[in-house]
Amino acid sequence: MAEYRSGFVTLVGRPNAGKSTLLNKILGHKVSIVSDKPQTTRTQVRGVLTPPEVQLVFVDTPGIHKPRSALGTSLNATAKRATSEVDVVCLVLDATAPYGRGDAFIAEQLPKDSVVVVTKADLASPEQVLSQLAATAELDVAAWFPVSGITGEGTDELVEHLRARMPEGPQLYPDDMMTDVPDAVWIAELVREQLLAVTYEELPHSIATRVTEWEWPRIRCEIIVERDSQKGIVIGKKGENLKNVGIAVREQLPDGVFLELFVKVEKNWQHHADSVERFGY
Ligand SMILES: Nc1nc2c(ncn2[C@@H]2O[C@H](COP(=O)(O)OP(=O)(O)O)[C@@H](O)[C@H]2O)c(=O)[nH]1
Ligand SMILES: [Mg+2]
Repeated sequence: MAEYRSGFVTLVGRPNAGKSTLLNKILGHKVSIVSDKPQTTRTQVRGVLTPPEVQLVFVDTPGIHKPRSALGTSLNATAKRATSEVDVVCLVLDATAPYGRGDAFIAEQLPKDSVVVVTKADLASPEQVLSQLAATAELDVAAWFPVSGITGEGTDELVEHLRARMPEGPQLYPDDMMTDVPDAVWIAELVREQLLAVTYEELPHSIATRVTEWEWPRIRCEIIVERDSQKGIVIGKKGENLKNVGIAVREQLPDGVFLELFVKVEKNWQHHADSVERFGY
């Protein structure tokens, strides 16, 4: 009988490249929140794929970028930590955004035998995909894959390659476990995802969410913003925004969950390392 194999695959890339979308598609299950705002993913999210005889543990990271706050510095550290001691690193590139200095900065730090994944192939022209492949042709990597995290094209080939590269090792998570994100953190993330969808400009970075009470099926989630004016925006006219956020989150939870949302101001929290740590980022 073949030996069981297992290992870690880390997804790195610029913010907004499509890492979380790709991970959700590969798993066939949403484990990481997605938005069109950069720096949505704040913690390391592990997603587990367990086909027969092998287990792949994917690590989704915050995008690597130039930090402007304590929050930014912490996100970079999280992303960099995730590339050490893994079996394969995937550099995720957005096919619709030209290869730039941000990508080169990350590419320089890639371990040997990494994989280049050019995503959003469904949006891009073949020329755009080719130009990303050409831009990375000089890198000392093992393979290149054009994929889409929306349609799933190319993802089977990618997963097949990653499977084959997993070393012998034990099963690390139970068969039915798809993520290591605790339920309370996941609900806070779903709330933050909905808020990101309805807020603009500087507000996305100013929002933190955390579950403060859990008495199933009653859950209380706090939304922390940095200024009084932001509190008003989050709540919306006659509480409209907050109500819609609650509805959209409850749709993704089991029936009967009672979700209470509260908004609180903590001045400039993203610039204070202790608050960033307290919120778990
Ligand atoms: N059309 C298309 N959009 C994508 C694809 N992957 C990601 N996106 C969009 O790009 C944005 C950023 O995606 P996200 O996964 O959050 O990027 P991350 O910051 O790298 O995790 C979101 O609006 C996604 O819906 C893709 O393959 N095709
Ligand atoms: Mg992400």
